[in-house]
Amino acid sequence: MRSRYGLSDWDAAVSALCAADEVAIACHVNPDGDALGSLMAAYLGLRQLGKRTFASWGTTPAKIPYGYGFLHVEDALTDPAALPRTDTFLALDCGAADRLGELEGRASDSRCTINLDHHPGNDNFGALNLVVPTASSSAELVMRLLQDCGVEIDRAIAVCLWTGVVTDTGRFQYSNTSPETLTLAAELLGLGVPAPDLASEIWGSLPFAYLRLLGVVLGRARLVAGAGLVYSWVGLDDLEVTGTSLDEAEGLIDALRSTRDADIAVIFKQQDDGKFRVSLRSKGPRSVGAIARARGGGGHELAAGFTAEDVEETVEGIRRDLTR
Ligand SMILES: [Mn+2]
Repeated sequence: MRSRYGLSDWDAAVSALCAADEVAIACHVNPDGDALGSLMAAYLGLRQLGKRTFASWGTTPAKIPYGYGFLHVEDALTDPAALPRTDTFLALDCGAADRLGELEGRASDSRCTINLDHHPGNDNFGALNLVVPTASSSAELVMRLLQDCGVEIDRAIAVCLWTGVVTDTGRFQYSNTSPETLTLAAELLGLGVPAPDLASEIWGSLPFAYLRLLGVVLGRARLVAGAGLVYSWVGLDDLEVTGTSLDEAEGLIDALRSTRDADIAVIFKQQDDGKFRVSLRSKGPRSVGAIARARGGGGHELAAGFTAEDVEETVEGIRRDLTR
Protein backbone atom coordinates (compact mmCIF):
# COMPACT_ATOMS: atom_id res chain seq x y z
CA MET A 1 0.00 0.00 0.00
CA ARG A 2 1.27 3.47 -0.76
CA SER A 3 0.67 6.51 1.35
CA ARG A 4 -1.83 8.57 -0.58
CA TYR A 5 -1.60 12.32 -1.04
CA GLY A 6 1.73 12.29 0.79
CA LEU A 7 -0.15 12.03 4.09
CA SER A 8 1.76 10.39 6.91
CA ASP A 9 -1.51 9.40 8.65
CA TRP A 10 -3.13 7.77 5.62
CA ASP A 11 -1.82 4.23 6.12
CA ALA A 12 -2.46 4.40 9.87
CA ALA A 13 -6.09 5.38 9.16
CA VAL A 14 -6.48 2.46 6.77
CA SER A 15 -5.05 0.09 9.41
CA ALA A 16 -7.26 1.54 12.14
CA LEU A 17 -10.41 1.15 10.05
CA CYS A 18 -9.46 -2.37 8.95
CA ALA A 19 -8.83 -3.39 12.56
CA ALA A 20 -12.01 -1.83 13.98
CA ASP A 21 -15.10 -3.94 14.71
CA GLU A 22 -17.33 -0.92 14.94
CA VAL A 23 -17.05 2.60 13.62
CA ALA A 24 -19.12 5.70 14.36
CA ILE A 25 -19.19 8.11 11.41
CA ALA A 26 -20.30 11.72 11.53
CA CYS A 27 -20.44 14.58 9.06
CA HIS A 28 -20.93 18.27 9.80
CA VAL A 29 -24.18 19.82 10.97
CA ASN A 30 -26.46 21.25 8.27
CA PRO A 31 -25.03 18.60 5.95
CA ASP A 32 -24.65 19.37 2.24
CA GLY A 33 -24.34 16.91 -0.64
CA ASP A 34 -20.69 16.18 0.06
CA ALA A 35 -21.27 15.61 3.78
CA LEU A 36 -24.23 13.30 3.15
CA GLY A 37 -22.62 11.48 0.24
CA SER A 38 -19.37 10.95 2.16
CA LEU A 39 -21.27 9.79 5.25
CA MET A 40 -23.36 7.25 3.35
CA ALA A 41 -20.44 6.01 1.24
CA ALA A 42 -18.34 5.41 4.35
CA TYR A 43 -21.30 3.78 6.11
CA LEU A 44 -22.01 1.37 3.25
CA GLY A 45 -18.35 0.71 2.52
CA LEU A 46 -17.35 -0.16 6.08
CA ARG A 47 -20.47 -2.29 6.45
CA GLN A 48 -19.41 -4.20 3.37
CA LEU A 49 -16.24 -5.08 5.33
CA GLY A 50 -18.42 -6.52 8.10
CA LYS A 51 -18.03 -3.64 10.55
CA ARG A 52 -20.86 -2.42 12.72
CA THR A 53 -21.27 1.13 11.47
CA PHE A 54 -23.32 4.05 12.76
CA ALA A 55 -23.95 7.29 10.91
CA SER A 56 -24.93 10.58 12.47
CA TRP A 57 -24.49 14.31 12.62
CA GLY A 58 -24.70 16.51 15.67
CA THR A 59 -28.19 17.97 15.42
CA THR A 60 -31.27 16.71 17.28
CA PRO A 61 -33.49 15.89 15.57
CA ALA A 62 -31.43 15.30 12.45
CA LYS A 63 -33.51 16.60 9.58
CA ILE A 64 -32.50 15.14 6.24
CA PRO A 65 -32.08 17.94 3.72
CA TYR A 66 -34.24 18.29 0.65
CA GLY A 67 -33.28 16.61 -2.62
CA TYR A 68 -31.23 13.72 -1.23
CA GLY A 69 -33.97 11.15 -0.66
CA PHE A 70 -32.22 8.71 -3.01
CA LEU A 71 -29.34 8.37 -0.54
CA HIS A 72 -31.68 6.70 2.00
CA VAL A 73 -29.88 8.40 4.85
CA GLU A 74 -32.79 7.55 7.18
CA ASP A 75 -31.85 3.85 6.97
CA ALA A 76 -28.40 4.56 8.40
CA LEU A 77 -29.01 7.44 10.76
CA THR A 78 -28.56 7.25 14.53
CA ASP A 79 -29.53 10.19 16.75
CA PRO A 80 -26.40 11.88 18.09
CA ALA A 81 -27.39 11.13 21.72
CA ALA A 82 -27.74 7.42 20.86
CA LEU A 83 -24.50 7.16 18.90
CA PRO A 84 -22.50 4.28 20.46
CA ARG A 85 -19.14 5.17 22.00
CA THR A 86 -16.89 3.37 19.56
CA ASP A 87 -13.10 3.39 19.74
CA THR A 88 -12.91 4.53 16.15
CA PHE A 89 -14.67 7.73 15.18
CA LEU A 90 -14.62 8.98 11.60
CA ALA A 91 -15.36 12.70 11.14
CA LEU A 92 -16.15 13.70 7.56
CA ASP A 93 -16.04 17.10 5.83
CA CYS A 94 -15.62 19.02 9.12
CA GLY A 95 -13.21 21.96 8.88
CA ALA A 96 -13.04 22.10 12.68
CA ALA A 97 -14.29 19.95 15.58
CA ASP A 98 -17.12 22.40 16.33
CA ARG A 99 -18.66 21.52 12.95
CA LEU A 100 -19.62 18.24 14.64
CA GLY A 101 -22.22 20.14 16.69
CA GLU A 102 -23.53 17.97 19.53
CA LEU A 103 -20.92 15.35 18.65
CA GLU A 104 -17.95 17.69 19.11
CA GLY A 105 -16.93 15.91 22.33
CA ARG A 106 -16.49 12.64 20.44
CA ALA A 107 -13.55 14.05 18.53
CA SER A 108 -11.51 14.21 21.73
CA ASP A 109 -13.19 11.34 23.68
CA SER A 110 -12.70 8.60 21.10
CA ARG A 111 -9.51 6.57 21.22
CA CYS A 112 -8.97 7.02 17.49
CA THR A 113 -10.61 9.97 15.76
CA ILE A 114 -9.98 10.12 12.03
CA ASN A 115 -10.46 13.61 10.61
CA LEU A 116 -11.07 13.34 6.86
CA ASP A 117 -11.61 16.69 5.18
CA HIS A 118 -10.69 19.05 2.36
CA HIS A 119 -11.26 22.46 3.99
CA PRO A 120 -8.19 24.68 3.99
CA GLY A 121 -7.47 25.79 7.53
CA ASN A 122 -8.64 22.48 9.02
CA ASP A 123 -7.09 22.51 12.48
CA ASN A 124 -6.16 18.79 12.49
CA PHE A 125 -8.43 17.97 15.42
CA GLY A 126 -8.16 14.21 14.86
CA ALA A 127 -5.70 11.67 16.21
CA LEU A 128 -5.24 10.88 12.52
CA ASN A 129 -5.71 13.68 10.02
CA LEU A 130 -6.52 13.07 6.38
CA VAL A 131 -6.80 16.67 5.24
CA VAL A 132 -6.29 17.37 1.54
CA PRO A 133 -7.28 20.95 0.61
CA THR A 134 -6.66 20.25 -3.08
CA ALA A 135 -9.30 17.50 -3.14
CA SER A 136 -12.57 18.50 -4.80
CA SER A 137 -14.64 17.02 -2.02
CA SER A 138 -14.48 14.79 1.01
CA ALA A 139 -16.18 12.16 -1.13
CA GLU A 140 -13.08 12.01 -3.34
CA LEU A 141 -10.99 11.16 -0.28
CA VAL A 142 -13.56 8.70 1.09
CA MET A 143 -13.47 6.78 -2.19
CA ARG A 144 -9.70 6.30 -2.07
CA LEU A 145 -9.79 5.51 1.66
CA LEU A 146 -12.45 2.82 1.16
CA GLN A 147 -10.56 1.32 -1.76
CA ASP A 148 -7.38 1.16 0.29
CA CYS A 149 -9.37 -0.63 3.00
CA GLY A 150 -10.35 -3.24 0.42
CA VAL A 151 -13.90 -2.08 -0.20
CA GLU A 152 -15.30 -2.82 -3.62
CA ILE A 153 -17.00 0.37 -4.79
CA ASP A 154 -20.42 -0.92 -5.86
CA ARG A 155 -23.16 1.04 -7.58
CA ALA A 156 -24.83 2.15 -4.32
CA ILE A 157 -21.55 3.49 -2.92
CA ALA A 158 -20.75 5.10 -6.27
CA VAL A 159 -24.07 7.00 -6.16
CA CYS A 160 -23.14 8.44 -2.74
CA LEU A 161 -19.65 9.44 -3.88
CA TRP A 162 -20.95 10.98 -7.11
CA THR A 163 -23.35 13.09 -5.06
CA GLY A 164 -20.47 14.50 -3.01
CA VAL A 165 -18.32 15.25 -6.03
CA VAL A 166 -20.99 16.91 -8.21
CA THR A 167 -22.38 19.07 -5.42
CA ASP A 168 -19.02 20.31 -4.09
CA THR A 169 -17.70 21.08 -7.59
CA GLY A 170 -20.93 22.80 -8.68
CA ARG A 171 -21.33 20.10 -11.33
CA PHE A 172 -17.65 20.30 -12.30
CA GLN A 173 -17.70 24.08 -12.72
CA TYR A 174 -15.57 25.28 -9.80
CA SER A 175 -11.81 25.57 -9.70
CA ASN A 176 -11.56 22.57 -7.37
CA THR A 177 -12.34 20.33 -10.37
CA SER A 178 -9.00 18.72 -11.19
CA PRO A 179 -7.97 16.05 -13.69
CA GLU A 180 -8.00 13.67 -10.70
CA THR A 181 -11.61 14.67 -9.96
CA LEU A 182 -12.70 13.87 -13.50
CA THR A 183 -10.78 10.59 -13.50
CA LEU A 184 -12.61 9.61 -10.35
CA ALA A 185 -15.92 10.79 -11.81
CA ALA A 186 -15.27 8.64 -14.88
CA GLU A 187 -14.69 5.64 -12.63
CA LEU A 188 -17.98 6.32 -10.88
CA LEU A 189 -19.89 6.66 -14.17
CA GLY A 190 -18.34 3.38 -15.24
CA LEU A 191 -19.90 1.78 -12.17
CA GLY A 192 -23.36 2.70 -13.43
CA VAL A 193 -24.11 5.96 -11.65
CA PRO A 194 -27.32 7.32 -13.23
CA ALA A 195 -26.01 10.89 -13.49
CA PRO A 196 -29.01 12.53 -15.23
CA ASP A 197 -31.46 10.99 -12.75
CA LEU A 198 -29.39 12.17 -9.80
CA ALA A 199 -29.13 15.66 -11.30
CA SER A 200 -32.91 15.95 -11.52
CA GLU A 201 -33.25 14.66 -7.95
CA ILE A 202 -30.71 17.12 -6.55
CA TRP A 203 -31.42 20.23 -8.63
CA GLY A 204 -34.71 19.67 -10.39
CA SER A 205 -37.18 18.54 -7.77
CA LEU A 206 -37.97 21.69 -5.84
CA PRO A 207 -41.63 22.47 -5.17
CA PHE A 208 -43.32 25.27 -7.14
CA ALA A 209 -43.39 27.35 -3.93
CA TYR A 210 -39.61 27.68 -4.26
CA LEU A 211 -40.10 29.84 -7.36
CA ARG A 212 -42.10 32.30 -5.25
CA LEU A 213 -39.29 32.41 -2.68
CA LEU A 214 -36.78 32.95 -5.47
CA GLY A 215 -38.92 35.84 -6.70
CA VAL A 216 -38.90 37.47 -3.27
CA VAL A 217 -35.14 37.05 -2.83
CA LEU A 218 -34.26 38.31 -6.32
CA GLY A 219 -36.70 41.20 -5.91
CA ARG A 220 -34.80 42.52 -2.90
CA ALA A 221 -31.29 41.76 -4.16
CA ARG A 222 -28.91 44.72 -3.94
CA LEU A 223 -25.75 45.46 -5.84
CA VAL A 224 -23.10 47.22 -3.77
CA ALA A 225 -21.49 49.63 -6.18
CA GLY A 226 -17.72 49.59 -6.20
CA ALA A 227 -17.42 46.41 -4.12
CA GLY A 228 -18.42 43.87 -6.78
CA LEU A 229 -20.87 42.51 -4.26
CA VAL A 230 -24.46 41.33 -4.65
CA TYR A 231 -26.55 40.27 -1.68
CA SER A 232 -30.04 39.42 -0.56
CA TRP A 233 -31.73 37.82 2.40
CA VAL A 234 -34.47 35.40 3.43
CA GLY A 235 -36.47 36.01 6.60
CA LEU A 236 -38.46 33.45 8.55
CA ASP A 237 -41.67 35.21 7.47
CA ASP A 238 -40.68 34.78 3.79
CA LEU A 239 -40.59 31.04 4.37
CA GLU A 240 -43.98 31.17 6.00
CA VAL A 241 -45.61 33.32 3.32
CA THR A 242 -44.22 31.25 0.44
CA GLY A 243 -44.67 27.90 2.18
CA THR A 244 -41.02 26.90 1.79
CA SER A 245 -38.33 25.71 4.19
CA LEU A 246 -34.72 26.70 4.71
CA ASP A 247 -33.27 23.58 3.17
CA GLU A 248 -35.09 24.44 -0.03
CA ALA A 249 -33.27 27.78 0.03
CA GLU A 250 -29.84 26.21 -0.57
CA GLY A 251 -29.74 27.13 -4.27
CA LEU A 252 -30.68 30.80 -3.88
CA ILE A 253 -27.07 31.89 -3.88
CA ASP A 254 -26.58 30.39 -7.33
CA ALA A 255 -29.24 32.73 -8.70
CA LEU A 256 -27.47 35.71 -7.09
CA ARG A 257 -24.06 34.77 -8.43
CA SER A 258 -25.31 34.60 -12.01
CA THR A 259 -24.86 38.36 -12.58
CA ARG A 260 -21.76 39.66 -14.35
CA ASP A 261 -21.95 42.84 -12.27
CA ALA A 262 -20.67 41.18 -9.10
CA ASP A 263 -17.98 38.60 -8.44
CA ILE A 264 -19.02 38.01 -4.84
CA ALA A 265 -22.51 36.93 -3.82
CA VAL A 266 -23.84 36.82 -0.28
CA ILE A 267 -27.12 35.39 0.98
CA PHE A 268 -28.46 35.80 4.52
CA LYS A 269 -30.81 33.07 5.70
CA GLN A 270 -32.61 33.62 8.96
CA GLN A 271 -32.56 30.67 11.37
CA ASP A 272 -35.16 29.72 13.96
CA ASP A 273 -33.22 31.67 16.62
CA GLY A 274 -33.53 34.86 14.55
CA LYS A 275 -29.84 35.00 13.59
CA PHE A 276 -28.73 34.74 9.97
CA ARG A 277 -26.63 32.03 8.39
CA VAL A 278 -24.53 33.90 5.86
CA SER A 279 -23.25 32.10 2.75
CA LEU A 280 -20.63 33.70 0.52
CA ARG A 281 -19.48 32.73 -2.96
CA SER A 282 -16.70 34.25 -5.02
CA LYS A 283 -16.09 33.72 -8.72
CA GLY A 284 -12.40 34.22 -7.89
CA PRO A 285 -9.75 35.40 -7.50
CA ARG A 286 -10.96 37.42 -4.51
CA SER A 287 -11.31 35.25 -1.41
CA VAL A 288 -14.37 35.03 0.79
CA GLY A 289 -12.73 32.52 3.16
CA ALA A 290 -10.91 35.26 5.07
CA ILE A 291 -14.13 37.28 5.39
CA ALA A 292 -15.90 34.29 6.94
CA ARG A 293 -13.01 33.35 9.23
CA ALA A 294 -12.74 36.91 10.53
CA ARG A 295 -16.38 36.59 11.61
CA GLY A 296 -16.09 33.25 13.36
CA GLY A 297 -17.04 31.13 10.36
CA GLY A 298 -15.10 29.05 7.89
CA GLY A 299 -15.03 27.40 4.51
CA HIS A 300 -13.03 27.54 1.32
CA GLU A 301 -11.54 30.54 -0.47
CA LEU A 302 -14.39 30.66 -2.99
CA ALA A 303 -17.23 29.35 -0.80
CA ALA A 304 -17.57 30.15 2.89
CA GLY A 305 -20.04 31.02 5.60
CA PHE A 306 -20.61 32.44 9.05
CA THR A 307 -23.41 33.55 11.39
CA ALA A 308 -24.55 37.16 11.82
CA GLU A 309 -27.16 39.13 13.73
CA ASP A 310 -27.94 41.94 11.32
CA VAL A 311 -28.00 42.09 7.51
CA GLU A 312 -27.15 45.72 6.74
CA GLU A 313 -24.47 46.03 9.42
CA THR A 314 -22.79 42.88 8.16
CA VAL A 315 -22.94 43.97 4.52
CA GLU A 316 -21.32 47.27 5.48
CA GLY A 317 -18.50 45.40 7.22
CA ILE A 318 -17.95 43.13 4.22
CA ARG A 319 -18.02 46.14 1.89
CA ARG A 320 -15.30 47.78 3.98
CA ASP A 321 -13.18 44.63 3.92
CA LEU A 322 -13.56 44.32 0.15
CA THR A 323 -12.77 47.91 -0.73
CA ARG A 324 -9.92 48.76 1.59
MN1 LIG B 1 -17.02 19.23 1.18
